[in-house]
Order: sequence, then structure tokens, then C-alpha cells
Amino acid sequence: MINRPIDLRSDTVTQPTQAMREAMAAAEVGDDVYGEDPTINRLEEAAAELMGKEAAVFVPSGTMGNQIAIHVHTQPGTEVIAEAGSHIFNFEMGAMAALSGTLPRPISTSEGILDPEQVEVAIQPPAGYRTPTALLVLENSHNLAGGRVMDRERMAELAAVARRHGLPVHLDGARIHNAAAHLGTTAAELAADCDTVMFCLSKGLAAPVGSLLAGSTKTIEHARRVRKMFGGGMRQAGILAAAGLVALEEVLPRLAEDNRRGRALADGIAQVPGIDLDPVTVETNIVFFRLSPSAPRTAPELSSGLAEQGVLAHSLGHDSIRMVTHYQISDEDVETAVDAVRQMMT
Ligand code: TLP
Repeated sequence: MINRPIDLRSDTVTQPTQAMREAMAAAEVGDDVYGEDPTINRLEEAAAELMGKEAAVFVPSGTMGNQIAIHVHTQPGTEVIAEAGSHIFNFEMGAMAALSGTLPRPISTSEGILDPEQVEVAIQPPAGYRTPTALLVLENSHNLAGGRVMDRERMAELAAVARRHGLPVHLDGARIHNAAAHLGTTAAELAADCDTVMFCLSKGLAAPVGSLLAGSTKTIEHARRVRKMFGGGMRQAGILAAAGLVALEEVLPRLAEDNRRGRALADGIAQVPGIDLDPVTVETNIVFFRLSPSAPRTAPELSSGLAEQGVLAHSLGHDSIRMVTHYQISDEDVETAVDAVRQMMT
């Protein structure tokens, strides 16, 4: 039994760093609904530059950033094309229907990566009896697909299909910096073909709260009005933005380490009998694995057994487990987690 839990449930569990806490205490603040919070303004400028866009707006969560984007790009009674396992479709409480009156058109893929042909076919042809398509959503890295990364070429091909049909593209880049680190490129490069991109400060970047939505000046002006409408107008939230600025400076440059540990975790777990996992598919900090039908335990049993040993993981359904590395997970923690899995499965 170890002293502190090795929490692999998500990278959302990260605690703010000491530097973040100090920056938060010292932050200059103002009323952001009036545009007067200097720390938020700095964060928004930094985020726009980082994403290669004209402007950005600070929002309380990734879900709100995605949903504002949907609201800005669509009209009620239209469709949003998204990969079937996407967060926007599965884990945002039906918000695209509830808040924007849109219907998802989910496309199933084997590894979370859309094919341009599939998108072409999914776009509804103009006809008086068809639900018009309004938006294409991409997710990179793809959470439910095990942190899979879409490369720049595929993103460009998908965006080109959307453009040919006059459709905007939104990128759910909650973990875009993990994807960029894997590819050895920048988030701006990956988001270049997208009209809007959302990324989270509160995941691998370890800030306590917040995400940013970036796009053209005109789109972000609209997004600010929608943020207020959705109840996301914040006041002296520069306290939160201060942590975000530290995240961009200090935590972002080390995300490749989390990706490396994700792969190390996968390499170890893949060797345990009864586990179905190809470690080559683990490109970033998310590790999904299945338990084979002959495995001695179900996923919920494995996750509760691991919890008793101080290793926290997420079970999904009967046979799937997710583990996520982040800055509070060391090489030693990875080894301990692999040992715990081996012990539980033998
Ligand atoms: N993901 C969370 C859970 O909601 C599943 C997690 O633990 O991974 N896009 C993607 C790709 C995400 O993974 C998440 C959160 C979001 C959007 C939403 O971010 P928040 O939780 O800030 O609303």
C-alpha cells in the first residue's frame, strides 16, 4: 500500500503548482464582463497567439468553449458532424440540442480519425426535405479513442471537404498540446485549417479552471456574447487566468513527458495476461485497455481492486479501463501502477 494515491483517472485531477498559487495570489484583476481584467486580457492574447488566431476568449470549461462554438457556427434545426466517440456528442449532456437546437450526425470510425470520404457522404445535399449541415467538429487528441492524434495532413483534408461545402470547422482541442507534442509541431499549425479551436488549461496543463476558445476577431466577439448568455461571464477571474498563464509558460513545454509516460504505462500493461492493448496505439497521455473475456476480473472489479492498492483508474462499462498520465505522475508511479495491474490480474 502506498501513501498517496496514484490518480490516473484523468488529467483533470491535477493540482495547481506552487507557482500557480503564487501567481493567483498576486494577480491584478478587474471586471472581465467590462473587459477590464488585465490578467484575463493577457491570457487571451497569449492564447490567440499560441493558436495562431486573431482573438481568444476565456471560458469556465471545455464544454462551454465547445458549446459556444456550436452556437456561433450553427442555427437551430441544423446538423453538426462529429466522430461517434467525440466528447461533444457523448459527454456534454446533449448540450448541442438543448442550447443550440442542433442535431449531431455521428460518424463511426475504428480509431477516432475521420476519413474525408465519410465526411463528404455525411454532409447533407441541399434539398427542401433535408436537415442542413452547419458544422464539422474535429477532436485532437481524441479522448475516447485513447488519445489518438490526427496529423496535420488529415486535418487539412477534412477541413477542405468542409470548405468545399461552405461549412466552418471547430476543433475540440482540449488536449491539442499533447497532440502537437506527439507530432513535434505546434498547436497553431494543427489548428490552422479550423475556424475555431478550444483548448483546456484544466487538464494536462494543470491549471485549476478554464479553457480558451480562439478564432477570428469577429467570431470571438460573437462568442463573448454567447458566453454571457450561457452564464459564463466572469468578473475578477484574473485569479484563474493567472494560473493559466503559468500553465502556458511552465507546464505546456513538458507535455511530451506525459506522452512518454503514457506509452511506458501502455508498454507495461500490454504485457499483463488477459489485457488487450496495442501499445503502439498509445500516442499521448491517455491509455485505454480492454480486458479479454477470459480475464479473471471485470473492469469495475479491476478498478476497485486497484483503488484499494492506491491506484485510481476509470472503468468504462464491463471491460474497459482508462488511465491518464499528467504532471503529478512520475516514472516510479507508472511502474507501481503496472505492478498493481499485474498483481490484480494474476
Ligand atoms: N474530458 C473529461 C471527461 O469529461 C470525460 C476527462 O476526464 O477526460 N473535450 C474533450 C476531448 C474532453 O476530454 C473534455 C473533458 C472536454 C472537452 C470538456 O472539458 P470540461 O470538463 O472542462 O468541460
